[in-house]
Amino acid sequence: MPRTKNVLAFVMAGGEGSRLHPLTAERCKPAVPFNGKHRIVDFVLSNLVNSEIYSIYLLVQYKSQSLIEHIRQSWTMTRFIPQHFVTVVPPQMQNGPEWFQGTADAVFQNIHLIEEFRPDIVAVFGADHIYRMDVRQMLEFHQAHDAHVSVATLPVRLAECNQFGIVQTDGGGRITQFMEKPATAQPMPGSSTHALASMGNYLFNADMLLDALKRAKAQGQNDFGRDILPSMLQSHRLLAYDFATNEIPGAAPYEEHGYWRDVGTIDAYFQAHFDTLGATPRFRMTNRQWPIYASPDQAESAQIENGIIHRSVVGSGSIVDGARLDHAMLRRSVTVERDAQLSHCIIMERSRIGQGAQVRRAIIDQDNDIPPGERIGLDPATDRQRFHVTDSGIVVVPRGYFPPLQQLS
Ligand code: ADQ
Repeated sequence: MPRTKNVLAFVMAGGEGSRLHPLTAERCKPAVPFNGKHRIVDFVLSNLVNSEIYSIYLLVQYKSQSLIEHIRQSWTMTRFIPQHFVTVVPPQMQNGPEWFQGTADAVFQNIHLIEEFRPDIVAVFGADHIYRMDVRQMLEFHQAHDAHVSVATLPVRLAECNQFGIVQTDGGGRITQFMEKPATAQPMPGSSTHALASMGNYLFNADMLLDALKRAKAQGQNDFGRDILPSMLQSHRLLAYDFATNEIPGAAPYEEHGYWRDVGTIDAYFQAHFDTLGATPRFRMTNRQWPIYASPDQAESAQIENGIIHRSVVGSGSIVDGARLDHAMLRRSVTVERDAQLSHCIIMERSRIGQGAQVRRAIIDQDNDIPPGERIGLDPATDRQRFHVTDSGIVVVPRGYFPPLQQLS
């Protein structure tokens, strides 16, 4: 296995997540809740820590308060190994009165952290994806192939090329072209339907990254995908790391090999939740050999009086009494009252579903007290008047839309 002790990681957690609105109205995308007790950022942090990379700076920017709070509560590194850290770095404005201008600028503004740490390798990873990845295997690839930069890659449908950095490689896996979000792209060799995309996870030899960042800054360039990677193609060995070769310890045979989801839209975010359900899910939340860590939970156990419950998650502190749940994802301290019906929905912290209410294909954000008999997700025309509804019909009720009933009187 490669040496991981001299790897410094930057997790890019400043994304605004505008396509996840209104879930990102008050929190940044990496802080958006996922599944019963996680937040999206927990996936990349767990992957790094499980890969024995313990020195992690988390670069935040947009609406970072709940992310900072989550990191403080859940990612105190003494939980893992004493002398290491996950440290939140807010914009320092080292170079003028501006926030980070882009991903590369965010790292550039913290260049002193690299110079002080003196790592051999800097890992720059996105914070917005649901996946497991053994980063040691990518490091091994990087070192075995004398790469200067390695870019984790996987195939995406041609129609989705405009959402990704698209790479072309020569026969040996060396990247010959990198186009950030092109309108169209050539299919990858051996396929007529897919192109090779960057996952937004990079390993850089540290000295080369420092040079490239300084050069880019001098030219007013700010972004890894748009500027830094294309500018290094001629002068450096950029290799595509094939994510399909990554083997996860403890993966179940029925799980989708190479599962990775960019949960950047409400539809993708919604669907990824249901990928985790069932006896043979595409993506299993539980894997003792590769845990995805979540906040240490102080809430009481869930309590179910009775009801009909099919393929659902009931978070701690939740109470279900005589309701019908089908593909329902209840986070912490949710109350579902008698005769309520929930089908394909995500109910976030401290929300209550009143007696006889019906909720279908919907996301109910935190602190909503859905009145008795309320109907959400059953009548698209009414829903569109009140809520955000995606083209595929998923309804999102923003945080606190239905204030707690006792406050109404
Ligand atoms: P995007 O995710 O669209 O594409 P971007 O918005 O730059 O690119 O976000 C990259 C990561 O950096 C995200 O995790 C985001 O949260 C974070 N981020 C964005 N701006 C930041 C800032 N100013 N400070 C700190 N963090 C910031 C990227 C790559 C593509 C690749 C896709 C894969 O640019 O090439 O294909 O990820 O999803």
